[in-house]
Amino acid sequence: MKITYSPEHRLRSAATELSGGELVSPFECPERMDQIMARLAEVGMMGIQPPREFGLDPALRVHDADYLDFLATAWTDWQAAGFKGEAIASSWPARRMQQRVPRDIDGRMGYYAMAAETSISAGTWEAAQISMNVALTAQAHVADGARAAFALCRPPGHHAARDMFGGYCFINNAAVTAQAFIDQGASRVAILDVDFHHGNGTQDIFYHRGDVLFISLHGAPEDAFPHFLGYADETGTGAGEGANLNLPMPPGTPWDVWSGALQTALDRIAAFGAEALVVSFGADTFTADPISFFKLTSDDFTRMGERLATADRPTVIVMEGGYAVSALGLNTVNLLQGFDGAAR
Ligand code: OKP
Ligand code: ZN
Repeated sequence: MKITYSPEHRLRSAATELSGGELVSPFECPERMDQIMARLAEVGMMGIQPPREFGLDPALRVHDADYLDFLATAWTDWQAAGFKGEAIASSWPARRMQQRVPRDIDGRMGYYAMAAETSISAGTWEAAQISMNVALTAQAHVADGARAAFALCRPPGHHAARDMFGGYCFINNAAVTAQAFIDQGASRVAILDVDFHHGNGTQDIFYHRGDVLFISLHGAPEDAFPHFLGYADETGTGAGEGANLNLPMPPGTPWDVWSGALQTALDRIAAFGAEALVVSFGADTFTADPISFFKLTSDDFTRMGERLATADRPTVIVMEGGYAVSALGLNTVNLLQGFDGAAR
């Protein structure tokens, strides 16, 4: 398994997350990567590659230009407005309100945010671009013939929609990766999102398209963030009808139920005839995750990796969430070892 990573993820080092009415130290923190890197070293998975530079064109294939312009300038504009804290959205174009982009930075924060927990801080935009380059470098390895590659991305990406950030995400790394396969000539690509949370951003980007199959296993929206997307009856629209599959599950879901949904997903990927597979991997399905409610064990991640390999497609695994930090290295590397042990 090729692995790509940049220590420059540390440029994303927000001080605040809005959680339970308090500003807390963010769950999505740099120490997550330290745990994974330490475990990779411990098991001797070496030869980790730095990212290459791809510029902004790959991001523009799945995000709107005005959204990326906003991300590039938001922190500067927030500071220029004289605000003391990190940039946090606090008002939205909600029901029966105008969907127009305001001039004021406070207004633009609300326009482009899908949730308020995620602050924009110094270095966030730079880290988001590097995270995308990590994913695209992994994609290039697989495009060049590698069986699989792991993109150790931070910040994550799957909540980032065509024109929205939030849920700790800014650029949708998995969507950019899938689009890169398409732009290099693939006619069908599958994205399988096994992070605990619904990949609303990825679904949004490909909902109207038939060339990218999106499947997500996640905590049911009635009970879990992002709350407003991820229901089973969201099946795609237009040319994308039938190319979106949501498999929501309730609190307490263990491996024997979760793995049944995984098999449903793998069967659909095979029937779709995907030429490449992008996995949005979050380890927040772990039983001890502080913000999630599934019951997977550390050994289950090994089984998950084995099962993902049975899809038997060129595969890019993109890191998303996972907030039980002390177990994150074990769980993530278990997944990679499971995959490597079963891959042909
Ligand atoms: C990102 B990824 C907190 C509610 C907001 C945001 C979770 C973002 C998860 N009380 N939670 O999918 O792991
Ligand atoms: Zn998640």
